Amino acid sequence: MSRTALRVCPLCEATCGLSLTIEGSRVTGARGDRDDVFSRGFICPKGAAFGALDADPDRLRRPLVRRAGRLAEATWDEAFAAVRAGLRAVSREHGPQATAVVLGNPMVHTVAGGLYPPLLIGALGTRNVFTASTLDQMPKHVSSGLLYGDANALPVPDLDRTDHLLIIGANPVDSNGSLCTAPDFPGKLKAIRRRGGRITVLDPRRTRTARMADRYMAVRPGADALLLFAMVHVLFAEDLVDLGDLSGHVTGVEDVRGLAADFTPEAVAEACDVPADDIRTLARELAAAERAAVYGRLGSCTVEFGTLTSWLVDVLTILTGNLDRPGGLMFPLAATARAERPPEPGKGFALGRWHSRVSGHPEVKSELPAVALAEEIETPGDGQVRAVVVAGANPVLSAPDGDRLDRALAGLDFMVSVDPYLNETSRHAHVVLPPPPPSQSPHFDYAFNALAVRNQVRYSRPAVPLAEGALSEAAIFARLVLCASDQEGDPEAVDAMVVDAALGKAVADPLSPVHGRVPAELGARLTGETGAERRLDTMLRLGPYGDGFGADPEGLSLDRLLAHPHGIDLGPLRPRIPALLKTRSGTVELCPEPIAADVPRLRRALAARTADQLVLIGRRHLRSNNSWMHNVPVLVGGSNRCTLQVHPADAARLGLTDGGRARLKGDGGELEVPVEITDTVRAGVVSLPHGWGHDRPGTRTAVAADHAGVNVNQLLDGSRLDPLSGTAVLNGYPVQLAPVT
Ligand SMILES: Nc1nc2c(c(=O)[nH]1)N[C@H]1C(S)=C(S)[C@@H](COP(=O)(O)OP(=O)(O)OC[C@H]3O[C@@H](n4cnc5c(=O)[nH]c(N)nc54)[C@H](O)[C@@H]3O)O[C@H]1N2
Ligand SMILES: Nc1nc2c(c(=O)[nH]1)N[C@H]1C(S)=C(S)[C@@H](COP(=O)(O)OP(=O)(O)OC[C@H]3O[C@@H](n4cnc5c(=O)[nH]c(N)nc54)[C@H](O)[C@@H]3O)O[C@H]1N2
Ligand code: SF4
Ligand SMILES: [Mo]
Repeated sequence: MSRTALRVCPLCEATCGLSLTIEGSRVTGARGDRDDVFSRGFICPKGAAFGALDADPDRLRRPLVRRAGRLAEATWDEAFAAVRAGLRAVSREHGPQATAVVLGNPMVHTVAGGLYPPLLIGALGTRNVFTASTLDQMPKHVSSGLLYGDANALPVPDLDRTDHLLIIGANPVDSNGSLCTAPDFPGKLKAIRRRGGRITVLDPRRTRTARMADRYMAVRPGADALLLFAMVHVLFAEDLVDLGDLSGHVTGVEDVRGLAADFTPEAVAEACDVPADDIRTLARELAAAERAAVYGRLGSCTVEFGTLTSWLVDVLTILTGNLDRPGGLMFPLAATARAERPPEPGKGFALGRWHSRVSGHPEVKSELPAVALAEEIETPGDGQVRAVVVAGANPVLSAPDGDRLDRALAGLDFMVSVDPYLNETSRHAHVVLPPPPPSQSPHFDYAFNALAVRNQVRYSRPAVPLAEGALSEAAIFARLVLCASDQEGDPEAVDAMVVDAALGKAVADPLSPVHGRVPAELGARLTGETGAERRLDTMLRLGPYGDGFGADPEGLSLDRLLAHPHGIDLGPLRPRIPALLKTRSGTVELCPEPIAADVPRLRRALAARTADQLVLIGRRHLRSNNSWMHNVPVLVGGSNRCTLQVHPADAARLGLTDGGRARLKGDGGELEVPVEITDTVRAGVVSLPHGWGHDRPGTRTAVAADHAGVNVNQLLDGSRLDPLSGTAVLNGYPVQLAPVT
């Protein structure tokens, strides 16, 4: 007997609704849910492989504890006792800063990741927090923090209503979109063209996205800040600046004019390898479009000038009157966000409130750069990191200089990993705590609803009951929080404490619909079955669409959401400025001081440029996802391979042959790689995907080991970063290439 269950896909940012076929406790099929209010039946090959991924025989089903040097299965009680003892020993002897927290990409995809990391970090009392954000989108947070006063206010392209989309360093046809949650991104691109809109792509690689565009320009990696600055220059020079409805809410426009003055199209054309006239055309088209959105993603962030580039994306949008209006860039309003309040000046956004111990990197959003983790572990002295809590991260493959990190992790006094796999990173742990597979986990998009191109809300309870002996990821985290604070007690008390605090705050807030009510009375109305569900219910009810605990009987609550298994549509994105602004001035501060102070670095780079330097970029494949989906046979092989793409002209110049081998060298090391000659990468650029290199001993991922590939991040030494955001340079990295003889 089979049955079906609905479940939002946790595997990428598109958040498609899936309809799972389940036999017994096994997922035997996955289709797109045609009735899903947001994804309308879209699915990709990763979602279709949900069952295979879920049932991967290499998934850990019991905790592992290291005894006499070897990891062996243990009970949960034994595992948490070991965690408690390990963390306690380090903190007693060396203080709270001696424990670091490392959070990876899946933490923004799981319920537990959305709820517990701040509690864990708080319980540990550490400032040594490292996440995938500084290998990814941190420049965008810095830009938003400075422009809008809220680092989490990230505007997204209003894909369903735009007529002009300028894409910079994103390949949503393969990635399915990022910082822009949109199931069926390819379909939405087609729809733009079908309704007469235009798409322009700037990318050193002619990606599948580029092939869908009206205009494609093979910009030189790392040169976008120059190109976008020149576009800003043209807008001012040709009197094309028009803030539209935003004019009254923006300050600093004339300062930006000043900054852009010397970035003429002629001055930057050679560095970008884009003719000056084409840069003018890009600016004019953007200004002329009825409704235009500029969208920058990984290739605009993980570069030397990531924050400048991210800021320029919004500056161009603002100067052409396209921020916060339909068809432009807009701010989603998630169901669990804080309810909107009348506009008022905020506290602004501060960078560098503290610094990393060894290299003095400034803190950003209470994080330190991922590239600094290894040195914080290796360098002796007060505050040296001796214990690490890793959750959903595989930095040995995803962060620069994996070999160094590999050695550093091996020398820790204590390490615990919350991870379903024994892989390149978790193999160093003293305790591995495996969360259950996705079918046994609930799903709610705390992160991605705030980045979605349409306001909507969906919740899935576990499709399959927890297997015997398994612990939900929420329960794992709640127990970790207790261990970290060295407290005994009921893990559910962790959630109850959060709910009580939220209710207490709400009843004291004159602007809240529950102002003046009694917290215990509100708490008694919560209906969730678990602590995590009661927290969700609390947020939904107090949120912008909430029922205010009865104040608005039509409003949202967990019960109401459960009654709508295909989700609830909350409508198209709506303008949110000025209420959203949290800058001190209460305006969009277009020319923040830290940004202006970074512009001379860009000028110096332009002057010092060496055009013939070969540079490395990454790439993503539709059937892959960072480092952890190479263990599913249907997802590896075919075109999903770890090859070095080289342009025919470079191959000829260097004497490389298709299918031959080459030696690729960077600051951090060298690799021998298989060569794939293709004119889809531009000359002077080579492309190697990340997340490979599954050939280390002590892992338990048999399929991945058979498709090992090489770790591109071994070419990086971690010294190159965007200084404002601490984000690693992963694209536009200088390398040398030679044939293997
Ligand atoms: N050269 C280069 N390097 C890159 C990039 C690049 O483009 N080029 N991209 C960067 C980017 S954007 C990112 S986000 C990072 C990603 O890098 P990481 O954040 O390290 O993410 P993954 O490599 O996906 O590793 C995820 C880990 O989470 C585990 N996991 C899977 N599901 C779950 C779950 O439900 N719960 C828990 N607790 N764990 C789970 C997996 O087994 C795996 O160990 O890589 C970065 N590194
Ligand atoms: N299939 C699949 N989907 C994924 C992932 C995955 O690994 N596989 N990872 C997920 C994650 S963690 C993320 S963050 C997102 C990323 O989502 P995207 O940003 O859409 O993904 P990328 O393929 O890294 O796209 C970056 C593009 O920037 C280009 N580029 C590189 N350097 C430059 C440059 O200097 N200038 C310009 N203009 N372009 C440049 C690259 O050629 C590439 O096409 O994808 C998510 N979705
Ligand atoms: S596009 Fe992303 S969310 Fe949708 S099915 Fe594929 S992996 Fe899942
Ligand atoms: Mo990412």
